[in-house]
Amino acid sequence: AAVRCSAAATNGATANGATMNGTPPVKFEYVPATPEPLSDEVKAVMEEQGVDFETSGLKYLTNDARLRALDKKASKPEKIKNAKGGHRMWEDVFDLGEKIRSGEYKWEDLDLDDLDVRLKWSGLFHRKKRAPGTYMMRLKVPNGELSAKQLRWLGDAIANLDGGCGDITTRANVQLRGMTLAEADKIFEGLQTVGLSAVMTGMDNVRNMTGSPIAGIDPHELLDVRPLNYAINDMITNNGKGNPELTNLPRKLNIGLSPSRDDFPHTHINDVGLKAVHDPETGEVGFNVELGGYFSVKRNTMSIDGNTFVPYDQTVAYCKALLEVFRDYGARVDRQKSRLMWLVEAMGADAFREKIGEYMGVKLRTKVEEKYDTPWERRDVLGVHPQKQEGFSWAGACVPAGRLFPNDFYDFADACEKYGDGSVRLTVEQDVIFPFIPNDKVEEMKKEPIFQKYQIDAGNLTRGLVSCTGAQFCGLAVIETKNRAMAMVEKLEQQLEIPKKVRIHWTGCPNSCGQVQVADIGLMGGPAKMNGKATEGVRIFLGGTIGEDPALASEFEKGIPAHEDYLIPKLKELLIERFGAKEKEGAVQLN
Ligand code: SRM
Ligand code: SF4
Repeated sequence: AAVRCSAAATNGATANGATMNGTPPVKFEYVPATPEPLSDEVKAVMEEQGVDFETSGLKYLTNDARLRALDKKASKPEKIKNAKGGHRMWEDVFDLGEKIRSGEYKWEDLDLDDLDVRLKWSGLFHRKKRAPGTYMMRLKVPNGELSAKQLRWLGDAIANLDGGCGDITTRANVQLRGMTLAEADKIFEGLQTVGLSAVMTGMDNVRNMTGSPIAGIDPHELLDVRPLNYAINDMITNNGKGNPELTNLPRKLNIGLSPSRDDFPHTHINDVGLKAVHDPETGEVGFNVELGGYFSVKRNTMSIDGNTFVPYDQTVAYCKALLEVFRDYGARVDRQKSRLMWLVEAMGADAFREKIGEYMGVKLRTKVEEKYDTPWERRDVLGVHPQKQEGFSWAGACVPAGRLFPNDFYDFADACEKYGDGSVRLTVEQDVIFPFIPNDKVEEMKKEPIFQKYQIDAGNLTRGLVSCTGAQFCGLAVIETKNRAMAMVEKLEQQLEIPKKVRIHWTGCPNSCGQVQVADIGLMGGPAKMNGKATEGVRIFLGGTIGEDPALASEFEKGIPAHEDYLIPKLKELLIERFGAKEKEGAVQLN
């Protein structure tokens, strides 16, 4: 196996040595902040509302932010956080587990806000509508990197659960399914033993740090973003133990670091996008900042120019200060107007930069102009590609729609140990990259049974398939997505010759976790009629582009029944007319 001199694939344990391309390791030490003393005004409001400061989520907010959180018009989640901070569940999850195991309580008897909302601070999402009493656990896997040991541990964690499975998410992360509260605290605790964690993964917390699935092995990257992704994750979560200071943001927040022109993490749809740049004048390497990109039911927007340059060694401090500014100044009344974009728009990008600089105690520079002579097309990381380390390749295997079962975790672990360096990287397209495969082992590796299931040379639709969770587990879903998506892609590939990769994204509702707006063809759950009766349908989006100069897709048609008798012919038509597909000769026309 290859010598691996890059950041350890352990969450919480920041980069442990020099990286292949010399990116310095980054260390973050958590120094607890002193909360702002309570003002008389806040005290009076708290007394009036019966809020206990110590157990509430208000402690680390400024007095102004506390007043916004206590505003009578503040959103329901703010009220839930005031009554008891979500961070309390890092301890209480054990108590709940104990009570249920001992038979003292049934889950239905417990506090509903704890069960349905606050447990999300421990990564536990109640699947109340689809499977009452069971939970999905969302982890943090910075930069999508996992070791064989971690993969095996994850397989074990779900192996004995009823219907246990896992998903690779659109943030190159893992979600585990099928646990009840009788098992959840054990899994929550056990994650730490393999350097993983589930803290601060839902509600008003920062989501999984995304970067490049080929960081450290990519001949075209400006720097290896893994040490930073680990350090930022450590800063946010206090090394996976939970950080009460950053756990009462006004809303969720996404951060992505892009080290190459491919923009693998789609910085334009992250609240904070950091794009690596080299300043030709000073020789310095750092990041230009994009701000505010997000999707929601009410608004979908690409980020705007943050007009900021962040030097490499100030990146963790910058992210910390940005989160503090968002926490202290963000809106807390209307949840639909609480994402970072609203604050940046209200302040203006330049004032926002200056405010962050003030929190950091430095003057932040404006952006570095990027100049490239030639265009750049985002690379497909699936398939086999030469690494920057001579003699080695990475192999990208396609996991259609991201669904994994216990044996898949074990087989991936075995494969990356047998052929690679004992690690894998997940992608935001829900696929798996195996780094450091000696070139003369590639063909042998491809013959392994696991790669017949998750192919390294997958077809042009399969390799572009992304899907959110959908109605099988998600209570917000309007339609079933993953199983339907896989079945349709298979049928379309049987019937069509498709000359190049086409990225079809499915998302079960307008929250767009499956990011239809970045897709070539996006399918979003929506209402439709079939034979005069209401049925599961889709809205079709077209024209999303990714990489350099991205554009969001826009709605093309709506009200198409999601049933394959209607949708397959519609997709065939689009693939033939717009993506150069041709009917295969002699193919059985199923639809
Ligand atoms: Fe998401 C809520 C799943 C990526 C926008 N998302 C949910 C919930 C938690 C709703 C719920 O409680 O059931 C879904 C859990 C379903 C389940 O059982 O898995 C859910 N979101 C997902 C995942 C698993 C989709 C997937 O199959 O990969 C992704 C997990 C990422 C992760 O590892 O953390 C996921 N969600 C996204 C993305 C894509 C991204 O980050 O690039 C978006 C759009 C980008 C964004 O956030 O701006 C996204 N999810 C939402 C929203 C709308 C946010 C808003 O501002 O309104 C919600 C609803 C909410 O937060 O109120 C939501
Ligand atoms: Fe659930 Fe909707 Fe997100 Fe799909 S897009 S996972 S259906 S919230």
